[in-house]
Amino acid sequence: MALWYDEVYNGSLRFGAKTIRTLFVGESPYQKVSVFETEALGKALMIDDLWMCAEGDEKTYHEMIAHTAMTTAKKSERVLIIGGGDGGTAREVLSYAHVKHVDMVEIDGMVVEACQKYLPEIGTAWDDPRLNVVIGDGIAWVNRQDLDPYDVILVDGSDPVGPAVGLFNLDFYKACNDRLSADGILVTQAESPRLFQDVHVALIKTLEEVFPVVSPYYQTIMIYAGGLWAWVYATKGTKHTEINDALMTFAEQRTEHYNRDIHLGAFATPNYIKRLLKA
Ligand code: SPD
Repeated sequence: MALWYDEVYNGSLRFGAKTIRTLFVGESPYQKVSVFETEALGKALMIDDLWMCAEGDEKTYHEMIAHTAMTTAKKSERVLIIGGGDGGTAREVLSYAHVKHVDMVEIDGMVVEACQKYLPEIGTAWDDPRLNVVIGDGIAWVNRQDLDPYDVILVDGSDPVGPAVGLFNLDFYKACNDRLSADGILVTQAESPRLFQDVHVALIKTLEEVFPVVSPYYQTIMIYAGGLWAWVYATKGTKHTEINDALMTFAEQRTEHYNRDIHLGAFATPNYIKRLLKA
């Protein structure tokens, strides 16, 4: 009999996949970690029964979180990834030869171990010598005063339950701002603009208290609740339209989903969000 696994929204909507087999289920000190092989989308990761990524559409998610910053940053030699335990975001960042160092700070070692073992097709850069994987608290990391500045910070956390709650608050983003270089860019995943509208709008408004340029952007991720997903691009001045042509050309040669038109179009904000942002 087929086993379906669902992310259940508010007891009233289900976002599910039919699975062929269960590859891993574990309880870490932080959360439940599960890896399944699904019939339609290949292998997939759930944390606390919420979908994190699936082979069938992870490239869209990871390309969208990484390349909007990487193609517009004046400099992107030092990159910090908070979360990102499946390795997909690090893979995209490290595709650029000019990147010198990436710190990836993931709170849950079980996520990294399970993904290295069962989802090696997603995290293809684990052995890159430029990647420093730290199993630790990203909030504590950005509050360190002894770090060289980062040119790009990517917050690839999970949904705001459990250990990821602190990745949605003002103090965290103030600390990120302090860790960024003068032209630094921060991108964070920003939930569903429909189903987690309060969280999404509150996150934008929180970032507006810290950064002069704050621009939400959107793209469809099949496995995520509501389909349409959001990220926020926040900078000390750089605008998302300031695309470096050489970097975009480089990115477009290897990306599956992301390109210049998608980059520019993704920043169109739905009216229902525009109205809430003005309120
Ligand atoms: N429910 C989806 C939340 C997405 C957060 N990040 C996913 C991790 C993929 N690297």
